[in-house]
Amino acid sequence: MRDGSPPAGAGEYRALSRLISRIENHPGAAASIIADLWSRTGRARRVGLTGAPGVGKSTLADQLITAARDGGLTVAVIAVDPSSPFSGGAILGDRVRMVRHSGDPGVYIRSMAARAHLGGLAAATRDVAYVLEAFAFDLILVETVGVGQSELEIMRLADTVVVVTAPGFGDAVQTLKAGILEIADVLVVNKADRPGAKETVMQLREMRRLVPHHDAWDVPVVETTASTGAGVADVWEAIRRHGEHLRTSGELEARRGRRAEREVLALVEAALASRVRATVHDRGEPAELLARAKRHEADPHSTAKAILERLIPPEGR
Ligand SMILES: Nc1nc2c(ncn2[C@@H]2O[C@H](COP(=O)(O)OP(=O)(O)OP(=O)(O)O)[C@@H](O)[C@H]2O)c(=O)[nH]1
Ligand SMILES: [Mg+2]
Repeated sequence: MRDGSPPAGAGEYRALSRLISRIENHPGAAASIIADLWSRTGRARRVGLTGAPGVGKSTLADQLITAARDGGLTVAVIAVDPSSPFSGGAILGDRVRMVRHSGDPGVYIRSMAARAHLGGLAAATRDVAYVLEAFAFDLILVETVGVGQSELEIMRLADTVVVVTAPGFGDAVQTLKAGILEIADVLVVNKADRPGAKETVMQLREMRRLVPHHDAWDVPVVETTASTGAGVADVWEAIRRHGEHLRTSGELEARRGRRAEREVLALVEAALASRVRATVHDRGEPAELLARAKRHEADPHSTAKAILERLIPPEGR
């Protein structure tokens, strides 16, 4: 299955889509789904694509799909739109941009919108990525608009993060502010056919010197015109080289370890938070303490400390 042959027939794709829908729509469904297919995960290459709306992420994704298919790899794309509560314009755009691959059985494209998930979009994306790994895709591309915290979370699911920018889409400093530059493994200046591309490349090279990569990797800055395909081979090569760097430096294992740790802690924290909420709103001492705080009879800090001590005895912490 790792030789570029389609990972699934149409029937298996239907099963795959059903599993993903269950994860999106039923909180709690993911736990058993992921446990069941866990032994088949862990072999895919995960690449994230992020950047401001309209910089050309989907157009580039479309070109990368072609590059991957030419290299004999199967590809799954998750297009995540954290901004839209409904399947809105951006996701439609993503679909349209990659439509030429829709007849290829070695390519699977799935959109996820904010409304999809009750337990958080980042959590859903994380679980969907595992499902796609289990269905033996060689490459998983995750596209998301790079603006907020949840997008950073989503990008941390990737082994290699490609940050896409374009001339006229805000300067490099804005990119830095969003905290995105720190997680970039490959920087792409798309729309190189537009004026200002060279300046953007120079700005990014300068930023890259000021914000060194955390893991002794010289972040390449690549110019592309995704709409024609110019420069895409260089992006593909940069992704390949970064993959090699990850493997030889031990950073791949380190990244995956950190990812596993974050996932476990996030799940524990979420479960704990919902238990705490259920308990303090129920009855007994924690509920009484909360009621006192609501009546302005106790301050929030002492109340929180007291509730915590009732819920988790000090020696258990
Ligand atoms: N001139 C020029 N236009 C491009 C290039 N790449 C993409 N575009 C156009 O830019 C527009 C946005 O492209 P998308 O690929 O949808 O951008 P995106 O970043 O995925 O957008 P969102 O998913 O909405 O955030 C489309 O009209 C593309 O045809 C390029 O290299 N040059
Ligand atoms: Mg897009």
